[in-house]
Amino acid sequence: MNLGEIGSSAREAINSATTREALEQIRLNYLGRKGELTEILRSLKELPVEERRVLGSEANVLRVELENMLADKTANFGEAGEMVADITAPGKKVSRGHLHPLSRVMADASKIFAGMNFSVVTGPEAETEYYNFDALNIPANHPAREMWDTFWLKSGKGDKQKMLLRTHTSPMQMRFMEKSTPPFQIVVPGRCFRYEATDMSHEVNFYQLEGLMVGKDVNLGNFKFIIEEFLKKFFVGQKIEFRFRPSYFPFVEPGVEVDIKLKGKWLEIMGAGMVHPRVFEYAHYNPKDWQGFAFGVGIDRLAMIKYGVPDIRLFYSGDLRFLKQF
Ligand code: FA5
Repeated sequence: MNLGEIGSSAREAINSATTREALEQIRLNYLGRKGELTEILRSLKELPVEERRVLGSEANVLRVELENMLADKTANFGEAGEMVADITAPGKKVSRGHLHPLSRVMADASKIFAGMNFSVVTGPEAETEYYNFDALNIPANHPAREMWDTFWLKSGKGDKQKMLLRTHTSPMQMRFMEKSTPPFQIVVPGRCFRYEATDMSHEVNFYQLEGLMVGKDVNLGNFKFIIEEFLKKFFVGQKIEFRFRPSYFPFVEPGVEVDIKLKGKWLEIMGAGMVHPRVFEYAHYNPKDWQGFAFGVGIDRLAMIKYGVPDIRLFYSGDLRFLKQF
């Protein structure tokens, strides 16, 4: 056999070997004292210098290759000869990760409203005092400002106004109205910030989805219908109990809040109401011509109820043992 033939027959033998003993026999056949490759290496000294150099280096390359193949494959068998690594087994599954539960709830909620003809728009997280408060009928020094504990930002050079991290998604109501002519219906998913103590249902950083529908004769009945439809679709397959109750926000009249029962306790999920005439005036809409409802629903709270998560802070813990469950 020449070197090429020795190489291919040795490789084939190694590949088809199924026991440790068979591999040892192959090693003896090719690399042992009387092995085929050993014979060739031994006969080199009888060759002319030039041939010896070429054949010698090829033979040594093959020797190293076969030694490595044998060592690799032998490692697949334990002492007793049993297979310790099944080389025919399917590969390890690569885990691909998935969306964070809050991202998923935000996307799902937006999709449900899009299915009811709402446009999805977004706005800035760093806001002006005007859009976050004044244009929503919450003037400076008004006690209602205390409803939203605020992270104020240091004023930059070009800032004409005080800047803050938006405390709710409601500033997008005015931003959108200024640029649009009704009728329209929008939702605004986004991140909000409040300078307040955290507890099981409050975070410093959380998410809301704002809704605004303006038309000639939009009424509170329309709001109730849309929200009931949304809750039915969002909690499909889940039995949930919810209630509407009167509330107060300076930018709506009347104002309502919606609660859902979570483990026997009512959890507030949204504030809402009919857009206040003063807000329409800020937008240069005639309040005699237009009516609308607005709402702001807590994404985190929806996620807590949907997945039975008892503490909002778990969403922000970055703990993979928690996140992998979704
Ligand atoms: C508002 O933020 C109003 N902008 C809602 C609104 C919109 C009223 C349009 C009328 C018309 P409120 O502060 O209640 O309201 O917050 C609304 C929802 O956001 C709460 O029901 C809750 O689900 C969620 N939320 C508020 N603060 C936090 C917090 N710190 N952590 C988690 N979720 C919160």
